Order: sequence, then C-alpha cells, then structure tokens
Amino acid sequence: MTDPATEINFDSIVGPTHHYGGLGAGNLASQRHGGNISHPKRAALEGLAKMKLVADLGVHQAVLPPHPRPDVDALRRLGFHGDDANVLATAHRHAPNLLAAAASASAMWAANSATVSPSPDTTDRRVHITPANLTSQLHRALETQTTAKILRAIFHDQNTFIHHAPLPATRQFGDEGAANHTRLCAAHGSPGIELFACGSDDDSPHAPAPQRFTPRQTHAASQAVARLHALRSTATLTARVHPNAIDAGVFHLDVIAVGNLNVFLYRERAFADTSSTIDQLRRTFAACCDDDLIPIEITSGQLTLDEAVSTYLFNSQLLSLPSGRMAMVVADDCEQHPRARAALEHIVASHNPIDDVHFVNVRQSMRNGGGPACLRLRVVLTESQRAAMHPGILFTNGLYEQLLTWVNKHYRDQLGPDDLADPRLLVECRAALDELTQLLQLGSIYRFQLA
Ligand code: SUG
Repeated sequence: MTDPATEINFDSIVGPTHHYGGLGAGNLASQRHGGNISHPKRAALEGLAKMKLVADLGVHQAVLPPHPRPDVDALRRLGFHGDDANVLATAHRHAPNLLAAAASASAMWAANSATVSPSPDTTDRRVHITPANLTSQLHRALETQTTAKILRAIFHDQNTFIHHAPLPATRQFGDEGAANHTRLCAAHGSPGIELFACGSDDDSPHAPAPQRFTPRQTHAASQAVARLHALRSTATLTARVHPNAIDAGVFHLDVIAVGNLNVFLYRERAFADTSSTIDQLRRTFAACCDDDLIPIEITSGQLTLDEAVSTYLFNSQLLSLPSGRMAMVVADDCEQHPRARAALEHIVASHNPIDDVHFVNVRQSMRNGGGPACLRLRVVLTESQRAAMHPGILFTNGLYEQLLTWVNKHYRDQLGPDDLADPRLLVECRAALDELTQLLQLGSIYRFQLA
C-alpha cells in the first residue's frame, strides 16, 4: 500500500520582541531599518494571515513557537549580572547591541532553523533533521539550542526522525539551514535530489570571493549535513552563490532562487557558474528522478540584482496545490513593483506548472530581510510520519482563532530600542510563551518553565 507524502510548511510564530536591531550581516533591509520602531503585534498577525492563506490553499501548515526573549541567560554568559532587571539595564547602558541581539525575535525565520531531508532521499529511510548552528551572528547563534529542543518535541518518534547535533559552532562550519537547501523531485514521496548552496569554499581558495560581505554558509558545512543525512552522493549537489550576488545582499540562496518538485526558479547569475549548475541539476534530476527538470530563469533584463533583493521576488513560497498545479506566495512589495509584477506575469504565462500568484503583506518581517519563504521550514512527510509527529502544532481554523486571541492579548503594538530593557517586556514574553505551550500542548520546553 502506498503512503503518499506531502509537504508541510512550518512557520514560526513571530515573537513578542520583534524589533529592528540592524543585526543582519549582509542583509540590506535589516541594516537599513536598524533602530526603527517595530510593530510586534502587527508582525505576528501578518505571519498568521500568511499561514491562513497557505492552509486555505489546501497545503499542510504547522507552527513553531517563538523563543523566549530577551535571552537573559545569554547576557549573563556575557558577564552581565544581578537580577533580570539589572542584567537588562546594564546591558542596555553598556552594550545596547548585545541587548538587541539577546532580544531578537529572529527565530521567526524558520527557513534558517534546520535542514530537513525527507525519508525518500535518505539511505536509511528516516527523516533527518540538523538544526542550523547560525554561527555567523550572535543573535542567530542564540537560537540553536532552543530550536533543537522544539524540533525534538515535535518530531519525537525515534523510529521515524533522526535528530543530529548542530554542526560545530565555528566559521568553518557556518550553517544557515534550509535557506541554502533546495529539494527537487518528481513527486514529494519519490527520491529527490538535494541542492546545497554555499558562499565560500575552502577547497577552492582561489575562486572569486565576495568583497563586501562575509558569506554565511560554507561548503564544508553543506557537505557535513549531506553526510549526516545519509544522502546518496549521486543525488546531492553543492553550488556556490555568485560572489556579486552576496555582495548585493543575497545572504541566503532563497533570496535568489526557489524550487519545488520539478520546477527551479532562479535569477540569471545566481550561482558562480550558473549554466554549469543548471546543467548539472538537469542531468542529476533526469538520472535520479526519471523526469525532466523545468528551470525558469529570470534574466537581468527582467529584474536587476538590486531589484531582486529589494522586492524579494525569489523569496516566494512555491507550493504544490491539491489540484496538481503550483502557486506562488509572494511578498506584496512585488505587487507594487511594475518590473517584478511583469516577471511574475511572465512566469505564470510561460509553459510550466505555476499558474497563480498570491500576494501577502509580511512587511514587518521584510524590513528585517525576511520574506514569505524565510518564514517557513518545509518538511515532507508521509501520512504515517505525519501521524507520528506532535499534532498540537498543526494549523487548523480552530488554532488560528486561538492564536489571534493569544497575540491580541499578549503582544505590544510597538517597540523601540529602549523598550528592550523594560523588565516588564521579559515578564510579558514569558507569560505569553507559557500560555502558548499549553495551547500547542507542547509541555514545558523553555528553561524558564523549569525554573
Ligand atoms: O538572518 N534578519 C535575518 C533574516 C533571515 C532571512 N531568512 C532567509 N533568507 N531564509 C538574517 O539576516 C535581522 C534582525 C535585526 O536586524 O533585528 C535578521 O536577523
């Protein structure tokens, strides 16, 4: 009997401390908006509305809970002491950048939480999960342990899911998770090929490197994840993102390419050697998936590199619908941008399975460099594997209503840099997360709940 597989989009609920810290390395939007007033309630509601849209399209949707912030334990590890209020006040006075990092709600970008390889791709037929170490920046590196804990709580069945430890937390193994990983296949439940993208490669020290921004994902990290996940080497590819793209603000592959099933949408010169990468993808896909890849190239004439980064057209969710066709969920910045809109019209009009575009307002996240695709982690599971995961996180209309009430009850309308030191914010955040774990029936997953 067949056990059909489908993709579940796991979106992180935007946390109550969503703010603009100017923290994102190589991330132009984050740098531009650093210090601005943020709107956490609006951000969380925008995220929920996107989840509702995806669920209403008939695509499986689930949630990940936010992380407790500000992370006072991290500030204590950096030498701030006293009670929580004192830790926050002294960090605010002496190192506001560290407080901003410790308060970041960056776990909202679930695409960076982990790399997941579904069972048809792995030689032991289990689902492999590696939380990203996110070593490139402090605020993101603080996510890893909590992410690992949350993923273990959700995917708890050891016969089905294998949880690997994050890679060693050194620059050599800088890993930013699924944002640099694309799976292509003929059907979700059949063996696919996995493309890993990196920004630097110790094996090719003479290859041109970005001059302005340090790449976040290394070749060594991608290779280690591929090994851990027991992927077939013949079905695994690594490619370097073009150094000029990284310098223009493409800090993850998902800022310049997106794939689903047999479709790969990318911008010309996304990779250091795009034509050879696409050629390799075609050949590997044909050999492993017994089907033809449909590459869709957007040219520089259609969208310049700067336009790709400012509109985030490629940071769209490319979804398989129950009808067998595909739809894109796109940031509404593209709707306002005539050339991005024209590129989307061209995609829909061309001969490929994509025939619909849905615009979403995720502007609070976009101002920190996170579009629709950044906000979700894709997990392909068979029906029986889905039954083996914690059900409380599945997005239903009932959960949606509960989450709306929960956000409206607990979230502030706005936050500025000074608010991060307010000890009441910490208390509010803990109360909110404590209630959320009950809503999601996750038990006590946060350290503060064990104290
Ligand atoms: O790592 N922004 C995130 C955005 C991550 C987007 N994810 C994907 N492309 N998949 C980052 O740069 C900004 C936080 C701040 O500035 O407050 C930030 O971390």
